[in-house]
Amino acid sequence: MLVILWDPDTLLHQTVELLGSKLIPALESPERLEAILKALRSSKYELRTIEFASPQDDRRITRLLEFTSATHSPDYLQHLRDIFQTWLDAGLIKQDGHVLPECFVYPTTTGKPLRPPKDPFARAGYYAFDMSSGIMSDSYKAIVASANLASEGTDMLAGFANLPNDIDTAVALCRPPGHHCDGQRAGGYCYINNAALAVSTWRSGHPEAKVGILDIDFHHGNGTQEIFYADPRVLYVSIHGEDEFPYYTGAADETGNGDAEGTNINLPLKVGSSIEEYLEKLDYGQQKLVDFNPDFLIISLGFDTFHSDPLGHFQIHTEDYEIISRTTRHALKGIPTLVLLEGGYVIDQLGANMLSFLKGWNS
Ligand code: Q9C
Ligand code: ZN
Repeated sequence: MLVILWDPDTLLHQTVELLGSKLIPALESPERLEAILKALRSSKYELRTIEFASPQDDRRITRLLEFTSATHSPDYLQHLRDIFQTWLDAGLIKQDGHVLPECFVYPTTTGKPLRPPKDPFARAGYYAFDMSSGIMSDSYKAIVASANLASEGTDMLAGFANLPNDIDTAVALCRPPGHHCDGQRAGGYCYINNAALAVSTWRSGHPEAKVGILDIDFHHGNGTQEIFYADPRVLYVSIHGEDEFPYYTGAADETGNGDAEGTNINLPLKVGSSIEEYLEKLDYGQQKLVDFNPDFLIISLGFDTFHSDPLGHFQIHTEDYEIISRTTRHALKGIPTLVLLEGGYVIDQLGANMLSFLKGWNS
């Protein structure tokens, strides 16, 4: 059985980005989630509303932050919580403004450790790698609510939550997404790595577990790769646009470090690739995941592989998501699976694309 989770607080985050040298409303918008919700509400699927903020359960919050801290640095998490207020207090923005960096960390030959700068503008750049990760008044609330969905979904699958245990798939409608965040900085619309949080949540009850991550967002999940690059118990498999954002990662020769050698599999595909070319890579990736035999599977699901996506460039259509989903399910049947929403920016097709994916999962 499949359960779908969302939290109304995730709609609160609505920021700006620099794209093509223009400052515009971020393409990663609340309307994306609204479109998916609209389609799901008139479907047969069970949609469960989670409200992280309202029942003030301190233990729940402490637990979430503890699991997040396993892969995210405490100063970065404090930054996410505080930077909007810092800018506000310094008079840099008004209540309706956005924190956006203008200077980034760069390599030096000094050998000195990097330290967070005092200047509030500089701090924004120290904790980000691009200008598509703005922070507005309610961003932190939404970021935490989004992350919590990954954790709640994992709890249900792991049997930590009191729920019917015939649920073997949870779909977390996360926004903001997570796979570009490496635990030290934001970027690519991502602030907390939701997949990494799901891994620590699962491990709280199963410390030795093996986790498979299949990343089918159009973009390489540099953050997820980075976090698990030296972890032999996590197999990361990503199919993504070659030489596309985030540009500095995603090559096939990035295969893992030390005893985790072989547990990072990048399958870059040329821009303009067809569904046939895509399914070849997918089949290869699925086989590697089957061989790894994970106890828990995470799918980072982006719909920016869609043919008309403004940020993605594959030839994938609505009906193809059904095939992608069905083949994955069949290959990895029986493994509890958490599906995390990542990107996808053709708002009026997101609902149909999600329904197509869910149809394939159940067939
Ligand atoms: N010239 C996700 O899909 N800007 N993030 C790209 C290309 C950032 C995408 C600019 C795209 C981030 C989760
Ligand atoms: Zn993407």
